[in-house]
Amino acid sequence: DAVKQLKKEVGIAAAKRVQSNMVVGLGTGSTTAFAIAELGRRLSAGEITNIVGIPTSFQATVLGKQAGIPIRSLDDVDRIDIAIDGADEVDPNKNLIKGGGAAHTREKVVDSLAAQFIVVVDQSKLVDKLGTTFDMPVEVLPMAIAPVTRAIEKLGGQPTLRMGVRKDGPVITDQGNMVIDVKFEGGIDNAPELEKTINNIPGVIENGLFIGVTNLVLVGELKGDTPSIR
Ligand code: DER
Repeated sequence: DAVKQLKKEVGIAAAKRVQSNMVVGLGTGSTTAFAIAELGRRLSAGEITNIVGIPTSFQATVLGKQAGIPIRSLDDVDRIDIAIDGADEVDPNKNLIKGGGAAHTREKVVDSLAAQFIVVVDQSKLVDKLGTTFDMPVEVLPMAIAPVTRAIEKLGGQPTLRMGVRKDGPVITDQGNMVIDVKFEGGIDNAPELEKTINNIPGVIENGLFIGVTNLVLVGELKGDTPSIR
């Protein structure tokens, strides 16, 4: 379908920016999956050599291995040259909401370490204001769900515990925690401020606001045949 084609285009476009000998942050989600597969194709075609991948989730690890990308940890490398990752919303300042895949905790570590963080999205992710089309995910220690929920309500948020689809009960993250999705009526007014406030609530592990970390956004758009760059 058309959206899948857009995701594939931007994934491939991002993978083309990876050069030999690079340390690559491997993001999570369906768009980044195309970038990982393209890296595998480029490796097996000999277009690039000697890259390693730093995964942001079990999904990224599995897809990276399937693509033949050597997987390493942050203990093994002294840098990340390029991180490629998706997003659920991108605003005009290239600030993001991520966490649709409940992977934002490790993603924020890897993406913010990267010398160049490339976001790959289809046009549906572009928003004027964060929080208008997607609730902000927050990873929370299970023992603190109740007090964190109350604290978020005091901030004017409407929190919902994220439940599994093919798993009964709450989603459990790769770290063994739970996720609260927070709606803010009318969107988020001061995302940089909110990002700090939420992470300061005891029991919160990480929130899905990515402020000031994006270097490049590749957008798959229906017009034309190459992704536009923002
Ligand atoms: O969980 C995440 O942060 C993912 O990157 C997500 O936000 C984007 O996933 P998608 O490319 O499947 O829409």
